[in-house]
Amino acid sequence: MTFTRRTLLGAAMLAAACAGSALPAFAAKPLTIGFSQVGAESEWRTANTASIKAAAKQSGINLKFADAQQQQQNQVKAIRSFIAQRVDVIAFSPVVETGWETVLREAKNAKIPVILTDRAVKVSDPSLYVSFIGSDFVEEGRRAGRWLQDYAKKNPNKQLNIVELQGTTGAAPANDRKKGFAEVIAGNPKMKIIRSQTADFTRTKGKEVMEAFLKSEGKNINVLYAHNDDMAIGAIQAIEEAGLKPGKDIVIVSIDGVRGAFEAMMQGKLNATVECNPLLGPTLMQTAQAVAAGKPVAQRITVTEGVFPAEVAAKEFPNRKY
Ligand code: GYE
Repeated sequence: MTFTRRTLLGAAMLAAACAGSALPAFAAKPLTIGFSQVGAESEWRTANTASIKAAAKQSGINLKFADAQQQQQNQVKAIRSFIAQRVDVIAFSPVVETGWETVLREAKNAKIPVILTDRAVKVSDPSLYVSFIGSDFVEEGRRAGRWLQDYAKKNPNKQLNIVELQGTTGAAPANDRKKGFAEVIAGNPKMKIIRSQTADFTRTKGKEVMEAFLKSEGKNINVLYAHNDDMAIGAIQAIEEAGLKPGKDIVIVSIDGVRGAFEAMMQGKLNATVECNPLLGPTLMQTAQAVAAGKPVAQRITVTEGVFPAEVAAKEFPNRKY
C-alpha cells in the first residue's frame, strides 16, 4: 500500500510555484485523523486522551475523536464513519484483540491507512494496519511477577495466596499481563493464584470484585495482582472496608504508574506499580504524518518503561507526568 496524498500535494505546490501563481487554496488543508478511543475507564486512559488531543493541536492536525465507551461495536461504527468521511488516517486503540478483519479490510479497500495505538489486534493479514504504537504488555506482567518474586525471597516462609483482577475480557493488556505474570510465578510452589476475575479496568468493578473475593476467601488472601492501578485503588477501598490493611495484610502490585498509584504508595496502601506510558500522542501524530506523506514507518513502535516500588514513590511523585 502506498499513500501519496502529501506527494501529490507537493507536486501541485511545485507546479503552482513554477507557474508563478499563488499557492492553491487546498495546499493549506490540514491532515485529518479519525481516532476511536476505548473509553474513559481509567486514569491511564484520561492521560492518553489528553496526550492525543494536545499532540494533534500542536501538530496542526484536524482530529476527529470518538469515545467507544468500552464497546467494540461502537469502534466499528466509528471506523466506518471515518471511512465514509474519507479521513486521511484512521487510528484507534482496539478494546479487544479479535474481530477486526472485516472493518480493517474496508479501510484498506478505501486506501485509508490504519495505525493502532496502545492495544494490539490479532489479524491473519498484517497489512491491514501500517503500524502499532504501544507497550509490551507481556513484559509488564513479567515485571509485576518479578517484583513479587523479590518479595517472596524476602519472606521465604510465607505461602502467597494471590487474587488477580483482570482487565477487560479479550483486551490485549488483560491477556498479556495475565500471561507474563503467570510465566514468572510458574513453578514456584509458594505462589498460587487462588481467584482470578475481570474487573474491566475500572475502580468501581475493582472494588466490587475484591469484595466478592474477600467474602469467599477471607483472610486466606495475602496478595493482590491487579492489571491496572484503578482496579487496585478500588480494591484497596474494599480491603479497608473489610477491616484489613492494604499494603500490609494484603500486598498489592498493579500496573500503569498513574498519580493515584503513587498517592496510594505514599500512604503505604500499594506496594509497587509497573509503569505503562500513556503519552503516545506525539509519536502517533509523527507516524500519521509520515504515513500520509508516503514515508515508510516501523510496523511496531514500543515504549521504554520502569517499575516503581513504594520505597521510591515520594521521591518520584513530583516527576510524574500522568
Ligand atoms: O493499563 C488501563 C486502561 O490499554 C494499556 O487500558 C491500556 C490499559 C491501561 O484502561 O488502565
